[in-house]
Amino acid sequence: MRLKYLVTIVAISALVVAACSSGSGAEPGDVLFDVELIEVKGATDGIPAPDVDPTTLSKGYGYKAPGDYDADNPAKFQVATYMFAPGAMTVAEGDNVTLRMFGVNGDEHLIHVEAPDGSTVVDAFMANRGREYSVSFVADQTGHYKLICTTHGPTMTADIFSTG
Ligand SMILES: [Cu+2]
Repeated sequence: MRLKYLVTIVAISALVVAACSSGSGAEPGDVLFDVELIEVKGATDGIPAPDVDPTTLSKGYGYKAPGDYDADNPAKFQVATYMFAPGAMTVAEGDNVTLRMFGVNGDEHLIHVEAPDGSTVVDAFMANRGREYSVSFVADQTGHYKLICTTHGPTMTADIFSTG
């Protein structure tokens, strides 16, 4: 079937719920984001396999080489990557930020949140497939917070921009 040869997106879902408005000048408040832990896969026999095994380039990449992926089609290979969805969020300085995460793909993700100054605002915890996790922190700095999965970094990182 032709569809077998097209890139397959296994799971992309992003639902962002903001419990109150964010942005420059807004009063600090409670902000809730739903963040999914997902893996995106693509397989093809329409082009030659890559010269370099993608898993040597990043822990966030997956690869099943020709012959390993489909015994009936020795030219077909599959690549994959892990990510958070959404990958970018915006909050206002002072917001009480809650990230409600759901493990869709990947059995284990070791996750933490870093503040713009590099300090840890959410300690590392293990997130497993099929479970929901809620973590909260106060965005008391402006700048770039990072939601990081060290299991699948650097691709599985989400950016949380805190504006003054
Ligand atoms: Cu991960």
